[in-house]
Amino acid sequence: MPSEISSQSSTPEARFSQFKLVLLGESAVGKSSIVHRFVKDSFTDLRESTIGAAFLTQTIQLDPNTTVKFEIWDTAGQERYRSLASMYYRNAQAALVVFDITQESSLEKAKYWVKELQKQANSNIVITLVGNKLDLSEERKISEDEALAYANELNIMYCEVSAKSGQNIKDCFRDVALKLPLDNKSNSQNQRRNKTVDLSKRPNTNEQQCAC
Ligand SMILES: Nc1nc2c(ncn2[C@@H]2O[C@H](COP(=O)(O)OP(=O)(O)O)[C@@H](O)[C@H]2O)c(=O)[nH]1
Ligand SMILES: [Mg+2]
Repeated sequence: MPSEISSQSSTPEARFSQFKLVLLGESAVGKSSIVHRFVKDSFTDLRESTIGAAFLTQTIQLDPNTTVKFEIWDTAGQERYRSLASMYYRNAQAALVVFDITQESSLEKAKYWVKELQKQANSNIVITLVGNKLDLSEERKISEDEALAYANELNIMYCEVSAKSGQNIKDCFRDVALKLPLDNKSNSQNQRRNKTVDLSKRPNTNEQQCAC
């Protein structure tokens, strides 16, 4: 975005980093709703199932000199797309593994994805377990203590959010950004170079569906 570029040139110390982030988890846990809340600050009860994966971007300002752009791949949770997920997490620097705090089975599925990421993804990938639907806390089946104990055991981060109310969504992405290697100059420079290439390849929208 031009605003990012101008802020870079006007402030010599400004830092701009770009990271690929993938969302994984069982179908209907709210992956797409989390992304839409983060990117568009909106929520719908009638969200259609994701086909293959969707791509969106969002930029956050960590402080006046530090900008982080997330390139977000929102994957489909259905079994038939499971084998495609590696295409999206292979080069990701961050992953949100989402479960629904009202559905016990969804934490089991999340554990499967965490193990898969720890075996197959980049060794330095920042993994965050995300318990969604915090607005339904009266129907809660998985306690915060249980999820947190699991996350601590595997040395990954844990956030509880509600895509519906927006509670904790921005803070969760911010916590991820703070764990990423923002000081790595070569990463920032490479990402800027890549950005030129990416822009010429992608249509000029901030959302795509990909069933490939
Ligand atoms: N109550 C509540 N419902 C949610 C929340 N997030 C998603 N949903 C609903 O859960 C369903 C599945 O959401 P979706 O984002 O499509 O899940 P995905 O398959 O994981 O991408 C939809 O009906 C959403 O409206 C939330 O935070 N609270
Ligand atoms: Mg979806």
